[in-house]
Amino acid sequence: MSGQNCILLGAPLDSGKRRLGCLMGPDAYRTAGLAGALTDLGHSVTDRGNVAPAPFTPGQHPKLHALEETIAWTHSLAEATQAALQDGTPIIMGGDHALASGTVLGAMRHAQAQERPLFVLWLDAHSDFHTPESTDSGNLHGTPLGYVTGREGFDAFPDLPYPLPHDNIAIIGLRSVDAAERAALQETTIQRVDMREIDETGIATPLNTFLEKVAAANGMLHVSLDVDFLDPSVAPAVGTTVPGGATVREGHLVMEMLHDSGLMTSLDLVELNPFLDERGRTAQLMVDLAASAFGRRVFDRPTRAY
Ligand code: HAR
Ligand code: MN
Ligand code: MN
Ligand code: MN
Repeated sequence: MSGQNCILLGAPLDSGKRRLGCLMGPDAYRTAGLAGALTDLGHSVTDRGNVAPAPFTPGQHPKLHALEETIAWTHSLAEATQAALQDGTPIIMGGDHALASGTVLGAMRHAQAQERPLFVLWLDAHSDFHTPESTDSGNLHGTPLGYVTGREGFDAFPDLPYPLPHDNIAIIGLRSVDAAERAALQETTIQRVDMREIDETGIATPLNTFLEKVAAANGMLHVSLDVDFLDPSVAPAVGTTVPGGATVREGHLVMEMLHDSGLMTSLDLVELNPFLDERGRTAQLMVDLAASAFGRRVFDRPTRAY
């Protein structure tokens, strides 16, 4: 595949939960050399700098944390993502996972204008399928998949052009799902891949199932990579660590398969909290994973020569 137009968008959104630090994410990715890694792979790279939230007035809510700020980010990130999709492949440098309400909305609008279906691959320990009513924590980073699929309770958020069909979503890496999310998810056809399934079949099998569906539909594919998809022993810089996560190689294999598929049209890198990192190792791993998704490999396949 020839070089792509990679468009870096900084999204220093830190409003999706109470523990601060994700606002430093975009600069950690810059420091870890994301642009250079992509340039080395033959892509052209433009860093459009950081997006800012639309103007907002903070309010008080008994349960939800920073609702108005998160909605303001949803507006601005949807516009920035849609605009970037017109020019190339956006890579959104988060920021916590609440940013995906905006980036997926922007991708939905773009796909609709292209008359193509949008698919979403969610790589995460968590399902992020809460509604503002069902969340116990009040943290809106646990709600973006609830929002984009058109669940109830998101009236103050931007209107969706259409609810993202459950059939167009896969969540891989699951190992922390709240009871309310679990009950709601089980009513859907969202492809739910927990760590046990990965242990039993390998991560390539369920990913192939999903990618074949995307390809058959000539879909666009938004990928949302949460740091906590990975095991905390290799990716400690995240506020919501859950043991038993993906290995470094499982992460790379997903990214390598995404590159080989040629299907990925936008990518979120979310939940990196550089304040919790160890000498930048998590930021570096995320950059290396992104590089795999854009074609870094040891050898071109087929690799076997006997
Ligand atoms: N389900 C929990 C909650 O709603 C934790 C959500 C954590 N989300 C993220 N992104 N860290 O996946 O609070
Ligand atoms: Mn998440
Ligand atoms: Mn998570
Ligand atoms: Mn919860």
